Amino acid sequence: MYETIALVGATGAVGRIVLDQIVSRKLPYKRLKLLASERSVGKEVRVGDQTIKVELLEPDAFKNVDLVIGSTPDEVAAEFAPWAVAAGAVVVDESGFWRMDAKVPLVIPEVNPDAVDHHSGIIASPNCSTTQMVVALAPLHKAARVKRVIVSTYQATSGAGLAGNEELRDSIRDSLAGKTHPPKTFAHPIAFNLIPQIGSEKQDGYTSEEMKMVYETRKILGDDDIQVCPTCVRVPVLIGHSESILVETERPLTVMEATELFRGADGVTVVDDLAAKQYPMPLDCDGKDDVFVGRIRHDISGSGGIAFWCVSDNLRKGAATNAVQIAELLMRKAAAV
Ligand code: 11C
Repeated sequence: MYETIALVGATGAVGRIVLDQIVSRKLPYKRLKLLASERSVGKEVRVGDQTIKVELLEPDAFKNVDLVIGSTPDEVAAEFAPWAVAAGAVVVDESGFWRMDAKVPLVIPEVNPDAVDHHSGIIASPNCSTTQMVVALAPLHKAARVKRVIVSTYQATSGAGLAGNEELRDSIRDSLAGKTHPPKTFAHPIAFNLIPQIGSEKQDGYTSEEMKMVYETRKILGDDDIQVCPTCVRVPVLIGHSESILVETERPLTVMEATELFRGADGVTVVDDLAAKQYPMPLDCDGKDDVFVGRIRHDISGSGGIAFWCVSDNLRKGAATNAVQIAELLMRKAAAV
């Protein structure tokens, strides 16, 4: 049973939402510990009607902890996850560090829930841009087998954490005042601009963020033949990643069939009425847990594929919500034994 939960990284942009979700989804835990680096130790954090003091993230902190949700940078996850596993806990990790480890399932509960049964102590939650795309692709893959995906992303500044949003606000304010705002979190000014690089240069001219979309998609859908060509772009939006997706399937789908598959999928909401100017937009998806799909149409360039637009709150389904759903799934399975 998972009675004592620990959250590592409670004070970050995603950690705060994990806490909200733990409360609003009524996760059936008995004790909750908040762990963080020296800098945050002693801070008091409100969780529902409780106030919890942040404790130091160290190997001994995981004694008697059953389940850990980690919302930290890669290097922190690389260090703390083995401590937690050695203490007997199961870790649900949101960082990128463990995702492609063969012993670590990469899980989206609506897509591959049974993967959680085969873990060695660590379960990874995918990258935000991958998660929303795969939630949308999964029903098409099940019905008609996805062969190839061309995706361009429009990713919010909150993907880079609280500092990303602060930089967007400050740089817009300074720009409007006619002042320059030297970028810190991003490589270039983000106000009134688009930056076609997220992450570092990785391979063949693609970035680390783009290669996550390639490899994570294959791992989650369990199909190494899926070809993905991503372009990831940072845009001056606070919350909500958007994606323009063209998908080719082995058995060609009609627009009507694809729309019905989206409508029937868990976690997907279709908003698609171009004549009425109805389609998903980041401002409408902020604070919501679903993946929103619209602009569903056939590829007029002749691939036989389906083109669509996909938006989701990157801090929720892209991170906090997915991790809390994995924790819920583990708890449900443990209670059923
Ligand atoms: C971004 N997708 O928008 C990134 C943030 O692997 O979990 C999340 C990075 C990750 O900048």
